[in-house]
Order: sequence, then C-alpha cells, then structure tokens
Amino acid sequence: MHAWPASEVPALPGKGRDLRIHDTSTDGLVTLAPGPVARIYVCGITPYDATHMGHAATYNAFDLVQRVWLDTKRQVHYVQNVTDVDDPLLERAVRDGIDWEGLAERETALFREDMTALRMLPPQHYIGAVEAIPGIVPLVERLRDTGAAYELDGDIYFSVEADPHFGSVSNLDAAAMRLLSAERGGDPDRPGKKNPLDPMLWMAAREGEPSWDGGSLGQGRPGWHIECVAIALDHLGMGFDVQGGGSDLAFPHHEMGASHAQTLTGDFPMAKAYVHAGMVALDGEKMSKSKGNLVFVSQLRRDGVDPAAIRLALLAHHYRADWEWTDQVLADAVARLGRWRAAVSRPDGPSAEALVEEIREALANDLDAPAALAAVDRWAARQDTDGGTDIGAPGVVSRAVDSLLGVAL
Ligand code: 5CA
Ligand code: ZN
Repeated sequence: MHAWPASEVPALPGKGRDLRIHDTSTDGLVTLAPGPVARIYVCGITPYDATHMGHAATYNAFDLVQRVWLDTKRQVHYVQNVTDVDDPLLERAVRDGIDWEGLAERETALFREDMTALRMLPPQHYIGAVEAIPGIVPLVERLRDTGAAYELDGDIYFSVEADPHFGSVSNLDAAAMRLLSAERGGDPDRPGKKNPLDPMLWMAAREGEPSWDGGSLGQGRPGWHIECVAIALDHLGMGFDVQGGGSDLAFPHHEMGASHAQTLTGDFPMAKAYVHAGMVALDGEKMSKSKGNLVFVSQLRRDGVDPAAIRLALLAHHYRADWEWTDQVLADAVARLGRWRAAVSRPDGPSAEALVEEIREALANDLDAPAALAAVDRWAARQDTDGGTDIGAPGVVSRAVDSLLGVAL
C-alpha cells in the first residue's frame, strides 16, 4: 500500500538527546540507543470508521519518538500495518450493506488524509493484512510443523506454552489475561483449545466471508497477531527498537505477537521497548468505534479547525495519560496556537537557544510534550513582557516547534 506524503522536518542546530521511554515489559524507563537507523513498528488502524482523537493521540506519540530520533541525526525505519481484513471490519460492512474492500479502502484513504493534515511522519512501509498473506502462510506452517501450533476444526491456534517468555510484555496473571482475551478479539471459552488464551493464527474459510489460499493450511484468513508479526519481521527483523500502540494493545495483541516472533526465531526479545499510549475518552468512556462515542479528526477539519490546533490539543496531554476529549481542550489549543503564531510573527524576541534545549530535554524524558509546550508558552510570554532583541529567535522557535512537535506555525 502507499502511505502518505511526508512533511519536511527542519534540521536544528546542535543535536538532540537519546530517548528515555517507558517500556511496558519492565514497567520502567529505558534509554534507547539505536544504531544509525532506528527501527519502529506501530500498529495501524482497522479501517472500518474514520480516525478519531484516540487514534490521533496514539499516532502522535509515535510521531514524537521519530522526531526525537531524527533530531539525534539518526534515520528512522518506520513500519505500520492496516488491518484490512478482520471481524469488526466484516461485521460493519454487513451491517451497512456495503462491500468490505470498499469500506477498508475508503477509511484508509481518509486516515492518510488525516495523518497528512496532522503532519504525522509516514511509515516507509505501509502494509495491509491482505497483501501480507503470502508472507503469513509460511510462518503459520512453520509454527504448526514445529509443534508450536495446532489445529482445531480446521482453524490453527498458537500454543502460548511454546514460548517460555509468554507473559513478559504485559506481566498480567492468567485471570486478567483471560478477561482481556475475551474482551479483545480472543475466544477463551471455545472448547477444545489447549490453553484458553491460545490465539488463532489461521481461520478456516467461513461461509460468506472472504478467504485466501493458505497452501497446506487450506483456504482461510490470518489471525490478528500473526499479521503484525509477519510484517514486522519481514521489514524490521527481531530486536527492533520500539513496538508501539495504544495501551489496549499490550494484551493480548503485543503479548501474543512477541510470543509468535520469539517462537519463530528463537530470539528474545522481539522489541527493545513496548511503548503504549493512554486511552482518550469522551463522556467518561474510552473513545471506540464499537461504542460510537467518537470525535473524528476529519469532522473537526470539515468544521474549519486548524489541524495544528488539533495537534496542539493532543500534545497538551502526556502520551501515557488517559484523558478526556472536551470542547475546552480544543479551545485551549486554539488559543495557544494563536499566541504562538503571534509570537513567531514578530521580527525579534528573547534568545531561543535555551528553549530549543528545553524542548529537547522534555521530549527525551519519556516524551513529556506538556513540558515542551510549557517551555514555548514561557518564551512567548517573555516576549510579551520583556521584549527581546534577538533577530533570529522567532525563526528558531518556529523551526523547533515544527521539527520536534510537528506543529507548523
Ligand atoms: N488494527 C489494530 C492494530 S494491529 C487496531 O488496534 N486498530 S484500531 O483502529 O482499533 O486502533 C488503532 C490504534 O489506535 C491502536 O494503537 C489503538 O490502541 C489506538 N486507539 C484506539 N482507540 C483509542 C483511544 N480511545 N485512545 C487512544 N488510542 C486508541
Ligand atoms: Zn498490530
């Protein structure tokens, strides 16, 4: 699949700091020191509805990761998937009486437009589940042939017991895992499974549903976790720097994915850090397509909201926090954007050298975007009160805010 156009990332004077970020698997901060090319996999959308503020907040977090790396003069190798065939997508297509492929194409196109408007850096490889099937089949065959997977009425399940490290991403106990598995796409109550948590790798063709040739697996379609693993291993290999997504993906998705990859390769760990963004809520409940309590990026854009203000609204919350979208959040962001634009449109201001370092420091410290915004606020306020005569300063601030925060002033 094609991704979306990249906005330019201006180079800044000096060099950024190495990123210290929270890793779910150790529940602590790790300092990542990638090689010249940092490797990141971020789980993409299931395209059955438009991009909402929760998605945007999660992609914003991983956009910041890349901006910090680019500022350390590294290249970034970024891979993202599109879950363009899965139960929720097929169910929505049936509900609305439309073709599932058309639905996926339409919503993926809208996602690209939203990401472009928000100046999110595009992945170098943007891969759909359907186009990944030829790579998925041999992996499932290998798991089955080595005894790490088994068949149940034509479906193939992964045996979580095959991975000695199973549980090391989320560190949950079996009861919590079972609950989350039932909530998030698993089938712990299906009779005949070796372990209730075992996830499906290949689903045999169902009446009225799309299916593909799976070689010795038979006609069917891939499970969710193996989709991301096949794409990540193909384009990044093992031991990549960051596996990213919202906190609802820690279990089962990232736990199972890591187990698939570790069992396939005999290598551990799949990723150096498992990074999870908090959940954005609306009216007291997690924003989700299944509940329908949504604020869409595209709707705000249609209403004339500047995408830079949307981005500032996201940045005003720490990526790990759970937070609530309200009209006030947006109004505050619009006001801040106005103050910043007025400040950088003046010919001079207080020196910006210290400010650039403050933004760098804040982001390197577990992506503390709110602290970075506060530093820019202080610079703008100082320009109001004390003036300042540094001719280049507004330009430096504008470039730093663009480069490190993805906000075009
Ligand atoms: N296609 C899979 C990943 S392989 C999937 O989870 N798709 S999704 O469309 O449901 O979500 C896309 C990303 O947005 C995931 O990282 C998910 O954790 C995140 N996300 C979904 N809802 C929210 C929310 N309310 N707040 C923050 N992030 C969210
Ligand atoms: Zn995924």
